[in-house]
Amino acid sequence: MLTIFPGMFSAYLQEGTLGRAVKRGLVDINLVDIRDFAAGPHKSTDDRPYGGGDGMVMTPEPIYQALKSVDRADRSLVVLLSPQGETFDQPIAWELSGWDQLIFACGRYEGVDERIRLACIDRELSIGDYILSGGELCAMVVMDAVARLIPGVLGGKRSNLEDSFEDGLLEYPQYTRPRVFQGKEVPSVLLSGDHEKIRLWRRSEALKRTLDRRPDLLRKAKLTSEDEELLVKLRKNM
Ligand code: 4HQ
Repeated sequence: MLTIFPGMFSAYLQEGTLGRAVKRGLVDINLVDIRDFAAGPHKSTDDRPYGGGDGMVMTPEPIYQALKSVDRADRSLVVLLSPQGETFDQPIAWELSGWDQLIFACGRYEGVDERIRLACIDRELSIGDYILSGGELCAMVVMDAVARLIPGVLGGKRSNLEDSFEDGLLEYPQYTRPRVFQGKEVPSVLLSGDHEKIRLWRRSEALKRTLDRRPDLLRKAKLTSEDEELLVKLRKNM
């Protein structure tokens, strides 16, 4: 992580799934403070934009030197987070998980000098159409999604193939105890013990949710002939 705020990553990397993965040595995350590579008494990492206008631009030399300081693996990719990048999604997460080393450049201010983008960046990614205050949170989003795909990170209990989006569909509704909460009962099929019936119900609910909320996802989804039959029934009920 190339950043002027390495502290932003520390807390996240100590907790939960990613914290455990780091402790077990399944992922190795190296925080590089761009400011350590800034020159002058003020250690400045930004400057005024040529041509004028509001805001500041991340100055190229400190990022360039920070990147040069990284011990590069043979198969290593430099990723820049910016709203101008291609939109990050689960298939991109799988692609990134195939690299031995990902180097995330986190921009602040109005963004990085264009020559850094041209000379150093292999892939520019956006996490969505909104503006955050810096690339750090965006890099953490990508880092988390990719780390979950590394064998062993999820501990084998849950496979990521069961996750939402791995087959391109939204997830079915989940229930746990109590059986009645605020007057609402758990669907009786889930208490039936009939595993085939439960599997079909869940698949149908996943398809229904996707049809209702994200019909755009159905075009790219991996659907079986059983799914197609369930969809025909669901569309009749709409
Ligand atoms: N920023 N997806 C501005 C983002 C962003 C996004 C990162 C804010 C870069 C300079 N990055 N900095 N959305 O909003 O990736």
